[in-house]
Amino acid sequence: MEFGDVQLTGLKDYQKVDEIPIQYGTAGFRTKGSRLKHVIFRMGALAAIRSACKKGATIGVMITASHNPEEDNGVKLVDPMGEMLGPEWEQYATEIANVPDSEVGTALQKLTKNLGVTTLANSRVVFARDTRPSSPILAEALEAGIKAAGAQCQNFGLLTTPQLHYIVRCINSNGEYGKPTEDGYFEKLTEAFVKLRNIRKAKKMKKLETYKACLYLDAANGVGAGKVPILQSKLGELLQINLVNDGSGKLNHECGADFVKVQQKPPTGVNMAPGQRWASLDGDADRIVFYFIGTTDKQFHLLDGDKIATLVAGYLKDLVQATGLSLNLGLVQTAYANGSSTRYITDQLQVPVACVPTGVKHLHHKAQEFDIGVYFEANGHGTAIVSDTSYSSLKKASQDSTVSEEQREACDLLLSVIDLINQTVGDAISDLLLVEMILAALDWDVEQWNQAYTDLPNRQLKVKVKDRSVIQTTDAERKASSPIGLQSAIDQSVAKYSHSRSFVRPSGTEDIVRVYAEADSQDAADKLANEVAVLVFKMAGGLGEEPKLH
Ligand code: 16G
Ligand code: MG
Repeated sequence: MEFGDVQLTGLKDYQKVDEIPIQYGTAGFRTKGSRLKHVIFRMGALAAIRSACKKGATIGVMITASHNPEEDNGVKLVDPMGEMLGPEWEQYATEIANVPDSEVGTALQKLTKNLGVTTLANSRVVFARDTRPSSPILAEALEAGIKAAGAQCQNFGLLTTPQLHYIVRCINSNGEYGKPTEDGYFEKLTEAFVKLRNIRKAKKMKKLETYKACLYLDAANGVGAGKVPILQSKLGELLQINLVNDGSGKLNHECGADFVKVQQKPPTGVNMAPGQRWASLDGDADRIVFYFIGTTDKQFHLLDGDKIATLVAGYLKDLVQATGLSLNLGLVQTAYANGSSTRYITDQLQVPVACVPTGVKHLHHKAQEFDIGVYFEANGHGTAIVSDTSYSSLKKASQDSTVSEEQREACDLLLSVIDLINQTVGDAISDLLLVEMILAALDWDVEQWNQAYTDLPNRQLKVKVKDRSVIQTTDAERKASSPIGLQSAIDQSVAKYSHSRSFVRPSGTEDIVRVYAEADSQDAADKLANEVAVLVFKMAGGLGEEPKLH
């Protein structure tokens, strides 16, 4: 079988195991690990073509299924600046993944021809994987695919997803973004953290009274667990991390950021004392949520992506003001953002907020419209990005002797904060350091952070339907445009409860429709979610039993 001018050697080892179609969704391909060998082999070749289309820039490939169960796996491609694969290529990925085994060579050949690619010999692909049992075999398949295409490749072994994104950007910026290694990653982040934390000492400010440099961290038994000791070794006493779900248990099983966020409870089996600051990573460490047990009410409180976003945006707003530069700061959320957070950002912080559809690529894209764009999904995935021109003006002002000393210091501080942030994608380790740095700078404990605003009680439900594509949405997923009549029925239900809101959308990662509802009491949010779930069930071809209120 010919592909370009190379043989697709090894294809026989990477044949389809079934004919069920598979789609490159919001987070790449994701399904049972046992179904993915041929897909990943083909993605190796596709990544080589993508690299050729980007003039030989290095493309990344990450093998992970994030917060999914251990038997699942997945693959996603990383573009040269560390961003998600360009949306127009998702279609190519889907086509190549689904062609019959006998047509893979021709399909790839046709694609290279259509894209005007003449050689793949200068293509470069780097890849990494998470800790799933199926990951090593899939990494072999990937390497075989890259090599079959005649491209060069480098295997980075076990990395978190954001580490791979970072490395891809470092390589393609010729080291300007940092050293393209795991060491380089930790060096950049921790040097910035240490510098920012030591400013207090240098300025002889009063000692920290409320903030305690001690964090309890649930690593979801994922790839992040193995990275924490490296991080800890560089932080010394500035932050003591007590690790649970350190990789000795089952991946994502009753633990991790997704479990904690969706269940709104601590990971199973952990022993939380009131007032302790806890956080959970997801399986590939691109999400983080914080939580604690109240010292007075003894209740569980979750500090999700919205609370992180407001903490970060509030801190950055003050810092930007102190620089004296006119940089516009904005925050990007999705429909899942708690209504209280949006109100707090608009009314209290007075930072502009935008709402976009679910999926990192939408948030990232929108955030690029600001000089400094902070984006977070409520589930804990997020980061901040800084435009090149803003970065240059900060650099310039930090060395400009005509600028006041305070303003220069603020510029310098903001530059260090930018170094602490992984701008390529949401990064749980970078976000962890950012949150800890801000809490220390404000001398806040977790309860003070939580007091910024009170979340409206909310509920998420799933509804199984025959074909979830019958649900279509508009207005950043906040309104259903199909089936006809569903939105007005939802509106009628919403009108029955105060401070309420509800929307439905087809999941991009599971074969279900998701329902979200919030209201001024948990009881009302539960009832509203159930009513809307029943509407979806009845109007969109529900399967199995009609949803019931529990
Ligand atoms: C993926 C997305 C995440 C989104 C989630 C929604 C990326 C890298 N990840 O995990 O941002 O929140 O899907 O899942 O884009 P859903 O469509 O099943 O609700
Ligand atoms: Mg993840």
